[in-house]
Amino acid sequence: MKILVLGGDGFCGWPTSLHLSNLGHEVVIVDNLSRRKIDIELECESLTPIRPLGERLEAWKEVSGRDISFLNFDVAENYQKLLDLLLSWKPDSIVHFAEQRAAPYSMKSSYHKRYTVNNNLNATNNVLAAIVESGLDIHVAHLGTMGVYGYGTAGMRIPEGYLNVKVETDSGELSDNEILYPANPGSIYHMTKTQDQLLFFFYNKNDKVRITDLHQGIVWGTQTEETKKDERLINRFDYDGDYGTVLNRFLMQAAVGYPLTVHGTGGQTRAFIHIQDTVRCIQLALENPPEVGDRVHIFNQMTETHRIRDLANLIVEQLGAKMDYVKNPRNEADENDLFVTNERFLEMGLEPITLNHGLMEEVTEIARKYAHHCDRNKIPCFSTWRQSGDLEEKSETVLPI
Ligand code: NAD
Ligand code: USQ
Repeated sequence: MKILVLGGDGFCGWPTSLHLSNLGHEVVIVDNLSRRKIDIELECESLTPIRPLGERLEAWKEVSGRDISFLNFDVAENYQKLLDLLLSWKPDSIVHFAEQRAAPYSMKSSYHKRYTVNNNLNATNNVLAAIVESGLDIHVAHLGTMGVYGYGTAGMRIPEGYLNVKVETDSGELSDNEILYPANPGSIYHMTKTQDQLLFFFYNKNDKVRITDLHQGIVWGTQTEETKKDERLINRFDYDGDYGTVLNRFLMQAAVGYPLTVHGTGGQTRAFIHIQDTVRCIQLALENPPEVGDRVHIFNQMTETHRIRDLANLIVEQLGAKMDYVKNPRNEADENDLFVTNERFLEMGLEPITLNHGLMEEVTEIARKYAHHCDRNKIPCFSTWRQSGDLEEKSETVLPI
């Protein structure tokens, strides 16, 4: 398959590009390196020493004998370059990672809100419009988020994208309908992913574009089979208060002896997936595309759920860390439950990697090895959800249905 990976220099995109290349697919990466520029803005770098993309690609060639090409442009701004690339290279599939993905970063200021909305929505719309204009039948696999559903439960498992509802007709009868699960975003970033869903719905309905939207949980871990092959291939490891995600942050905090930063009561429950399963799920999604005329395929890309304070307690027990309950910078219910269906990937053959001591130890080892790169001042989360920072009135995370 010819696969275009948009955002292929990032945390999920880099190991996915290597995994797909290793399977023998032809891979081209497009990335505007905006994530590396944001490192400069935030004055904080990946804990692991990620190499410039050119060096990464040379190392991959040396290790595997395979070529991956790279084009540096902005998918949200350079529509013509994207269209020309589709017309000249004619990919079979596009994997779309090219969005600003941190909720705290998206809430830092009006600049960050506007940047996140402009970047994410224009990138997605450009990809879809270019596919239609090219006239090519290209399958798009997009990385969405579990956060489009909100983090509550209406007493049932969250389905994979679509919800069966009964609607009372004017004559008083109940008619069965299927709708997109009601969107309930918790940040500007998550809001862009709910809007991506509507773009997919429209282009699929109007132009029959074949789309798979992967509603992914929090990715943890750092290395995959391919990135382990050479230190120059190492994946990024975000630990700072804006980009670091909770489980990797806790493991890294345990490694450097920083008390685990549990927000609020730690009663928030989230879905998780290991980075090795992320790359495997994307492979499965590309190998099982929708047929022309199918509606958007939506898969929940997660393997387990955990309450934040349970994760923290586990790390305290197993790795001997200390724990601190800090003021919650976010506007999120103190306690929530989360029950999620992930049947579709299991049916396709995913054998989930779940949280275990060995893998947690592996991440902690990496964090220990590169602990000298850690700037402890960058660990706390400074981005607050409301300008005043006063989050006494919490919004509910129960479903708006
Ligand atoms: P990342 O920031 O590490 O990678 C995104 C990459 O896209 C970066 O290399 C960046 O430079 C590039 N990019 C951004 N905007 C671009 C543009 N306009 N043009 C070209 N390149 C652009 O993020 P990630 O963690 O790899 O996440 C990838 C995708 O997966 C995101 O869409 C995110 O929403 C989704 N996702 C991530 C997680 C997670 O825990 N990391 C969980 C669920 C979903
Ligand atoms: N949290 C802590 N302590 C910390 C960091 C986070 O208690 O030090 C809490 C947060 O308050 C939140 C939860 O842990 O309640 C998760 O936070 P996170 O930063 O790990 O994850 P989130 O902001 O939800 O975003 C991440 C990715 C995003 C992806 C999303 C999937 O950055 O790209 O879409 O996970 S999901 O969470 O399922 O929506």
